[in-house]
Amino acid sequence: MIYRMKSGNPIDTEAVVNTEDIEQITELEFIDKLGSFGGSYYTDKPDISEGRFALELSYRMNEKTAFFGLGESMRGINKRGYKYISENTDEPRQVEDKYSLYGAHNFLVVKDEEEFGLFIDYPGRVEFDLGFETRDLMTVRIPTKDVYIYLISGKDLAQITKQFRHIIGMSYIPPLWGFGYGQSRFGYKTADDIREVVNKYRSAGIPLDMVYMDIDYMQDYKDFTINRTRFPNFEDFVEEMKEQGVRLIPIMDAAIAHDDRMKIFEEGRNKGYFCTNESSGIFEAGVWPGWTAYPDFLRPEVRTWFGELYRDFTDCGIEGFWNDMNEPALFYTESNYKETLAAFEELASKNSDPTPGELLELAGRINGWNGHDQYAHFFHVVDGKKIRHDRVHNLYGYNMLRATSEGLENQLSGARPLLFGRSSYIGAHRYAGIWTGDNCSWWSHLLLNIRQMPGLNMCGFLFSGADTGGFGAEVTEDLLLRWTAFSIFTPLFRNHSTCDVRKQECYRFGDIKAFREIIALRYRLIPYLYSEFLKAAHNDECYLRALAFDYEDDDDAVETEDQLLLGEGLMLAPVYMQNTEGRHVYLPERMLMIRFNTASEYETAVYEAGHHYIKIGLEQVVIFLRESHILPLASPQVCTADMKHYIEYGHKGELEADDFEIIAFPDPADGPKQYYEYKMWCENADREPVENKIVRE
Ligand code: MIG
Repeated sequence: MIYRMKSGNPIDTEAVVNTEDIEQITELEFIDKLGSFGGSYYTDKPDISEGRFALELSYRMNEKTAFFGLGESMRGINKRGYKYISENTDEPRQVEDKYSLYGAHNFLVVKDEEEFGLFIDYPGRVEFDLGFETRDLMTVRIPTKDVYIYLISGKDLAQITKQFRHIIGMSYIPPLWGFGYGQSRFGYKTADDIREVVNKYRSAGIPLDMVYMDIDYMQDYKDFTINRTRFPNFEDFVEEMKEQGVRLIPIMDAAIAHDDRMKIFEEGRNKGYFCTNESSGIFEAGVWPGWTAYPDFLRPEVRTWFGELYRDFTDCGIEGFWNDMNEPALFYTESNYKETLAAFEELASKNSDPTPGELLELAGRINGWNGHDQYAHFFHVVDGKKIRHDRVHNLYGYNMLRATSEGLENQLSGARPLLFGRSSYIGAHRYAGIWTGDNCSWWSHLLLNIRQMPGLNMCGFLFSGADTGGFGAEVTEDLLLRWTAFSIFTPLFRNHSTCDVRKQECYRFGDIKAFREIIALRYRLIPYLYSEFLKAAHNDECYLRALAFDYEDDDDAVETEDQLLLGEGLMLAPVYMQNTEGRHVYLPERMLMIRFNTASEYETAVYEAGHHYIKIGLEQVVIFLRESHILPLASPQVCTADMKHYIEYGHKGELEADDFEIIAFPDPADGPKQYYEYKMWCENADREPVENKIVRE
């Protein structure tokens, strides 16, 4: 059951789109319902104007209470024991004590004897204190009384999550080629840089489907421009790459450069499409291209306008984008730097030398430039009313993605676009995927990547993944191998790094064969992974999820923080520590271990339920297949364009067991012949799922 309580006058975020199963309840009924789960609700908190919280929701935990959800956030799969703040942030350091990342995903399930789900539909700052201030107390703090709160009851984690997923609408589905492997780098400056990447991948025989273009392709980092010196004949270049089976995926930033000679800026200004400041002038901040203005994505007409701007690129054959800087990011504003300059001048005008303390304070001012304080100085128009940004902050990236998605839908004549962004709110999952932002080449961030996937899936962001190998810091070959061996299972599979660190393309390392085989395995798995993804999207289920979802009464499974279930049949147990030859794996039930030595050579062994140590070499991929399941493997390819047979026959529902190499569980040694069937889903040209029955007798 799903209950919705409306308090005050909430903003319609459009996170929830399917309302037929929702029961509207009053505040008193809500208090009652929450109470029946053991929770309490306080409405008498002082208002935000006094810097306090207006609404509080609390829950006294039991010994085994666990929390799942909250989408993109730090720390564990079980969120118990820390504090998480929904306040979208351009966060360059994803370390353990950060409360906020780029997304605001206010859905969580309280797993206890009586389980319930909670969704706070409010686009400003929300605090989830899950045992931070008091070890066994959950407190959700909302700074306003204008909010929708959803309470979801159900029999278990999976069922509660599925109900939630239904009300927020179906997740974005990428095109099949979006499951290919992509190479990216902040720093591919010319068409030749990109040609070199493609040539080296092709000559190393490492599969590749796309190269991402970071802000380097733009003229002076301005959106919707192309540097024509470094990228002459862009249209021909796009075509040339396509002939090699590679798609180019440009980045787009949220803010538009203040350039009086540019039509886009002129148009946005004349039509009043940019966010404003206190005195109704354009709010401007310094970002990559210099002074920039922020399109007011909360307005439909601005979204239509912005979405149309992508046409220059789609006309050249571009079919995918990644949207960045849409928290929105800002480096500084006029008032930031004026205050900072004044502080410098004041100090300089003093007769005595500055003390170290004074200098430190000055340095701190500059470091603090990327601050949230500026959000109180800019404004949107929502339903004709001027509204301060901080009250709708978390909707910005969501609506940029929506603008992009709607534009691309018009421009690509029915083909699915590849699209993902950085900042998001629940609702954005219908339009695009997200990547998890600026991680580092740290082993701990490989583990973080594993742990972030279940929460993201619960909140609808099925198409997600991290920068494989890490964005900041310098990668080592073993880390990149281990990370790649995990990322072949995440829908978004991209190697990306920043400009001033060691180059990170797979072909730069010693064991090219290992990279080739691991990525080739991804391509063998694409039909299966895409099928599992389609099922998850259409059935409102999770493609990747915590063991707790399927083995709820098994304490060891619930506690497992470094293994994931994928679709109906697979369990993943990636290696995420350096200098280890394997790892401990917990099997909640008997499973078939499959150890791929290469993409085509593998060995299997049956393991009983329980704790095991499994050896996993640096060049190997180990996965586990659940009982009564089969795993169909396609023939290896170097790009999805070569998967013609699968695409053509799959669309007609004519794929058969012969088209795949099939691994079945249990082991033949286990006795009488058994019949296994896998329903492989493909998508036809009308974007409808088509089922192919793959049978193994
Ligand atoms: O201020 O476009 O997260 O992936 O390479 C940094 C440059 C801006 C942040 C993104 C990252 C991208 C980088 N961007």
